[in-house]
Amino acid sequence: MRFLQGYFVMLSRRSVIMGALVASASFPTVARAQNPPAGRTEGNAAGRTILELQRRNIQVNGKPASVYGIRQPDGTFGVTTDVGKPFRVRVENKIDKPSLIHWHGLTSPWQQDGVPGVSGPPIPPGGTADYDFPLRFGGTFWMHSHQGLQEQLLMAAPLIIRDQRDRPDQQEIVVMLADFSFTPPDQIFAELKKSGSEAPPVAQPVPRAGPPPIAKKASMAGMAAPGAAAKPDLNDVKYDAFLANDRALADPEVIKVEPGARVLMRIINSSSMSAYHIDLGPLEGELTAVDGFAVTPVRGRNFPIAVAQRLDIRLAIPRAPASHPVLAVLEGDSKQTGVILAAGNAPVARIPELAKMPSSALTLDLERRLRAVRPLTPRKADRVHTINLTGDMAKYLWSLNNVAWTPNVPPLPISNGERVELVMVNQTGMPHPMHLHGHEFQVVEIDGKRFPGAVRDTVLVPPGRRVVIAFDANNPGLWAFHCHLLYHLGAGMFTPLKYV
Ligand SMILES: [Cu+2]
Repeated sequence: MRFLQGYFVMLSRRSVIMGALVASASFPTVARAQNPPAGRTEGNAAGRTILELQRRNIQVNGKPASVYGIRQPDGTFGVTTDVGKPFRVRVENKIDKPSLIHWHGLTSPWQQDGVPGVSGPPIPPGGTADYDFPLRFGGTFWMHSHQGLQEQLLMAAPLIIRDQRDRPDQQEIVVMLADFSFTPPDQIFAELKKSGSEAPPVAQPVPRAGPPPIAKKASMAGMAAPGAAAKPDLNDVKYDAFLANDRALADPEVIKVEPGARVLMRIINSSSMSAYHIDLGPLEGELTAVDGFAVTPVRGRNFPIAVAQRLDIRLAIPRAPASHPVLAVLEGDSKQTGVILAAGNAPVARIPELAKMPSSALTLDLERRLRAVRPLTPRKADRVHTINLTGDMAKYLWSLNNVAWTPNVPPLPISNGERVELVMVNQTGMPHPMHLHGHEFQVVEIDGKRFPGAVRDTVLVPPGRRVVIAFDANNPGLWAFHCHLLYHLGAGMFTPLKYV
């Protein structure tokens, strides 16, 4: 834990500097009153949605678990709002630790982005922070703590922005996926660093010792693609449960739907470390958006979702009464979670927590096929940064261009008005879901092939792959760019981008 503590000591030193910047900026977001008395906060909460950061108890496999949550005073998780309205929120920190919430996928002013030590200081226990910025676009987003390892304890919630795509004749169902362990997150991290990984430092066709096995068919499929690396190293953390809306499949959420109804599934992968294949069973779905942004619809029964990504999937519920499981199968494994859609008076069958077959590792097969409904204007890049995804598996050190981030690492420079491309080359044996803050980007190249791919905020870069994203630098400030696997982020797989 020494390394982790050192990391946060440096973070908090940086907070002091960044805090001074925040104070002088036009959006002074974090109330600087330390531990204000109950009932008294800086400014006026009128017209703001209150979000409380709370401790709460859930049951996992029949055992009580103390986790975090982000809820409104009436118990609503997260926020549902409309495009065009301002995002006016007050966050009240009611836990006994500092915290700060990131609005994942939104393009707020940088001081309101919620990354401790980059956007501003964390909110102390008992403190509050106010947010107010316009919502430029709608879609399925989410919010989560960017402080320490709080995300592993479910400090996350949906952030849904309705827009013209939402139809009154359609039932919306939000599914938050999470990985859960009874082991405290700092202990998980310490054990990862102690034991390292069994995998080789670079992607090689070396059989991996121990579970989970990867389906032979899947790795063959992976091998068939040009330049493909062999079996990736997956699922380093052995979780106790996988949750959909806080519940495992032993006691899943059963959601009533009308026979013949149209349903929009908003699936949010809020897991710290786990990617899934969404399995619709016999139902065919229509994927209409990724990370909130519309794509040319793709029909299918199985869709991959990496950590931090979202899928909007439309379903037409058959007229005959039946129950329809919507499952998420862990990649490279057979563990699964999910919810049950119950249409009419049909019995709800118990779904086993293991799928019949282990699934494959996630690939970029779908990513390659995705096409943004509103792509970026074609334009030559003014600036290109090549970012090698690097790591030392044995020591569980993760880095960008072989540098594990500290506040002394200079940010990557970009300038207002530029078209920027980030070339990500994964030199490790693990897949990394890479997330850019404050800007939506477009996937424009995979392994040397240009194409006008999806607009989104998180893209998977599997082992040995090269993925290029493009974005318009139109939101000046200091922004985080990082791997969204929580313990990779904690180890330093992170860099800021700074407008210069
Ligand atoms: Cu990573």
